[in-house]
Amino acid sequence: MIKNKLMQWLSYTFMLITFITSSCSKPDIPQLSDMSFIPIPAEITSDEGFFIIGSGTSVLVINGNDEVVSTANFLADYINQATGFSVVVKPVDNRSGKGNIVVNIVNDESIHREGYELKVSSANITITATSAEGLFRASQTFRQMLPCSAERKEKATRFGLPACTIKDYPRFAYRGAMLDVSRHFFGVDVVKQFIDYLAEYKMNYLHLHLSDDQGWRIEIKSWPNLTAHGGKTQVGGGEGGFYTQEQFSEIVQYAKDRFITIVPEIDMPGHTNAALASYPELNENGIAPELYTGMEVGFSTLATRKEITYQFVDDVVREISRLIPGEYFHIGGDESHVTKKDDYIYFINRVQEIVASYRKKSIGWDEIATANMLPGNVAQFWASTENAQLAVNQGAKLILSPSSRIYLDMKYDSTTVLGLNWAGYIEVDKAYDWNPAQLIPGIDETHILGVEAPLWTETVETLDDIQYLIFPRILGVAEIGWSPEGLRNWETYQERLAKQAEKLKARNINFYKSPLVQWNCKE
Ligand code: IFG
Repeated sequence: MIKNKLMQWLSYTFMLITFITSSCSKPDIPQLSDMSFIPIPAEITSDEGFFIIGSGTSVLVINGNDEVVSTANFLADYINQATGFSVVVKPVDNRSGKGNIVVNIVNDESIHREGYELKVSSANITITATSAEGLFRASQTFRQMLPCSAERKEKATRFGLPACTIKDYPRFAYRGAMLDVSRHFFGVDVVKQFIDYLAEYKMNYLHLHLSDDQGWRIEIKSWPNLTAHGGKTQVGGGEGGFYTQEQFSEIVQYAKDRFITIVPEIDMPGHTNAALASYPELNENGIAPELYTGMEVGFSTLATRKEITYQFVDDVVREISRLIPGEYFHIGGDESHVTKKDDYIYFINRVQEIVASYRKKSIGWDEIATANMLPGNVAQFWASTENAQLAVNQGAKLILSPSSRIYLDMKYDSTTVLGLNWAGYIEVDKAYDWNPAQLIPGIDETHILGVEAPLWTETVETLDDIQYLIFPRILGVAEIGWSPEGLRNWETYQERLAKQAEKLKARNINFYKSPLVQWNCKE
């Protein structure tokens, strides 16, 4: 009898000790379902167990070249910011992965160049990709698994991640945003911050609108007055600004390190008052207009039949093309309301040849489809479905930037102070709830290179203004560009978006708290 009692007491005590030791040493493991992934990965499966990231965790890179090793540092940085650990990256030549994060670069045709597999098990975390780019995209998903404290850079002690397998790859090749630095100029640091925002949501193109009526924003050594005079001001008459070629190269490199390609735009033949004000010879009548600080459009044009114009374009395209590794040069082409149709077509045809001579492909706003688009050139749909059709009929691909859906300078609703409303009000659901492959009759997935959300800055002056207009709508654009259409619907998306609030708040991002989203940040 006594023996039974003793055995019962011993087994009870053992269970109690086991429970106490396991629960206090086991940090609370977040549930996969508590996490919010945007853009939503193609496949997520939950597995048994969890992995603890501790101070001894390392990021091991197998078969990685220098680019892979340096990209793996983003992963280590995200962990170190979250924990205060000093996780390091170690290139290794075997799979000694227990207790570590193992990055494996493989030569596997079945994995998309930007694709990856992220697997969390009790033994380790493995990231399998075919390139540094895939590793970088995986790192953004990993970052969204980290606790909110990570964004507040609070030093957690140790934390666990639930076991899971994520297999992921992008839907569209071109997932971009545009920042208009002409109407209001933004310095290098703001542009880098904008790049960070895009990188976090797996976007891979940043289109910089570098010239317009109100300002010329990039140094052209052979035409110095473009910035000396044409860069002097901006909408509202404030001090403008410009990037030296060295500063522009710094932006290009910063983007490249995050696998984002810069697409420079020199808008022409319209939207050229800043250039025309800088050089009388570029004007039809040889007289330079005043600098312009208003918000009208469509009143300017280069002299499309003067040879000096094409010398100008050649010099500009040559100098900028040498600064960009990307294959695209944006030639603008929009709202040339005072350029005769035949002159416009003649100009666009010649400019495409100039761009091609510097081994770049042209992107242009959809009006360029009224000219003869060179093979491989791209029309950016913003307003005219007829032009979109013209482009596709010429065999061109489209970038979709429907102004009624993802022009991020549009007000959210009639109470929004910032922004314009000519394309209508765009609440968070309207910006998200559309399918590129069904937007324009006759235009399907095969015609679409991708999507791009422009932020025009007539009314946008500060980083705070930028944040208010792009967050949260840009997360939806990122998901439209990356995730399988079949996984997308407004109801489940807004639940995931709601969970992002804590992290946006933790990063002091001034985001629009749409009444359409059940935000779950404690006010
Ligand atoms: N349309 C103009 C932009 C800008 C925009 C503001 C395009 C292609 C209106 N052109 O959009 O320069 O003024 O919403």
